[in-house]
Amino acid sequence: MTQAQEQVERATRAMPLPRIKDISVIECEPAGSRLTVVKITTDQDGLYGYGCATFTQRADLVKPAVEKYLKPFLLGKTTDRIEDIWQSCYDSSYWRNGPVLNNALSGIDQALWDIKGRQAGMPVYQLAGGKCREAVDAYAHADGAEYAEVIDNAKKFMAQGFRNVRVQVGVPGMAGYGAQHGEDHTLKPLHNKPLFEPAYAMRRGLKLLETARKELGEEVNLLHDMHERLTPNEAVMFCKEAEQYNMFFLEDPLSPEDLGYFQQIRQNCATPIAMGELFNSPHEWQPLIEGRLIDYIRVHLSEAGGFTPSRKIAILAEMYGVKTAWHGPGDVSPVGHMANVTLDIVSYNFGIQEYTPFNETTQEIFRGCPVLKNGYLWVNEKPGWGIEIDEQAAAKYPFRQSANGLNGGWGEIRKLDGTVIKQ
Ligand code: GCO
Ligand code: MG
Repeated sequence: MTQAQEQVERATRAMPLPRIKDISVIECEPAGSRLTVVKITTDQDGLYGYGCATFTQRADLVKPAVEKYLKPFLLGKTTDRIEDIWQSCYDSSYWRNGPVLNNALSGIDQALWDIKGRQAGMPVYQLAGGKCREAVDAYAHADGAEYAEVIDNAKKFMAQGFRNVRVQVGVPGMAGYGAQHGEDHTLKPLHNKPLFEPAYAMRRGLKLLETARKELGEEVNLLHDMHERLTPNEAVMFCKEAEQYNMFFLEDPLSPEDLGYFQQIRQNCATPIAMGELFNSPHEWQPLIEGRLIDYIRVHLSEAGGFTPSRKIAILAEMYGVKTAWHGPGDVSPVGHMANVTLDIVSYNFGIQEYTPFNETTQEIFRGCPVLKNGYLWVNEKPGWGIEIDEQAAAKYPFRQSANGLNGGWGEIRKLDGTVIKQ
């Protein structure tokens, strides 16, 4: 053994392994979404970590999943074996891959990465191999009830330096993903719930893409979220029609229940397709990636079980020429956003990052959020995720009573005849 090797050996032996002393759950609602973050405290002074476990529609269920099941399983274990802990937690419920359990597991997983980074004195991106780009190209959301409003908003984002803009328009009288649109008394639904008719939305959506391409020019990258609301055949038609507008991607044309239709989209057009924010099982992303049926994998990191499994998805996708576009809406905590940006910056096959601004309250609670400059997101250079949480500030913004009385859950949306439709 050389002298240098001996030194490393001695240093490693001397370094006591941190053990998990406590696991707690921080909940807050600083900006309209119920955010859940897991904190792992170790037996070493000042060594702890945070992980995003946000599942806003069933937020109250994640905390007990962590406290009643993962905490007793993990107390006293060393923090250094992230893969081993991930696999053993995953397996310990026997039935797995649900959103509550995967989010709970993500909270643990990301907190362990944070701890490892803090131990090493390095940001997590260094532990994952280091940067392969300087910053992360992001897209902003331009919404509006009418076309002109969407275009105005898109222009504002472009003026701020965004090269990529997602456009969503409302449908008169209907509930819409991205943009609501008042009343239309000619519609006469057979119920008094929020209304949605796929065919109307399809016509509005295509008109919007045509208008956006005409008004915003050839250079800007246009994106659009279909939010799994059309019928499979309408989705095929939509993607085919949209080909002429040269989209950056169309997102979620189909629901996870209709994955079998992706083949038809592929056979009919070359419109780039992004999919995956609702996925929580390898059975969902694996065939789409291996079949080269999508262009962007769009998993919500915590829904898939955290940083560890998502990194594997990125690597699998790279082998098949599929790029990443991790889900980055308001119902991801800043810790989760930092995990997104970390994966973006280390993955060769990074595609694009969805951007959501952090309001002042969010930044008061979460110190060290990713920073946006000129349409690019920048990773934090501090150890771990580089984020500190002010728990006292978080306590000032507890989960609020939601207007629909559903505790964060979504209500129903129905067609004219009263049939329930996907959100
Ligand atoms: C997106 C998404 C979200 C989801 C939301 C659900 O692409 O950003 O579709 O806005 O609707 O995360 O809670
Ligand atoms: Mg979406």
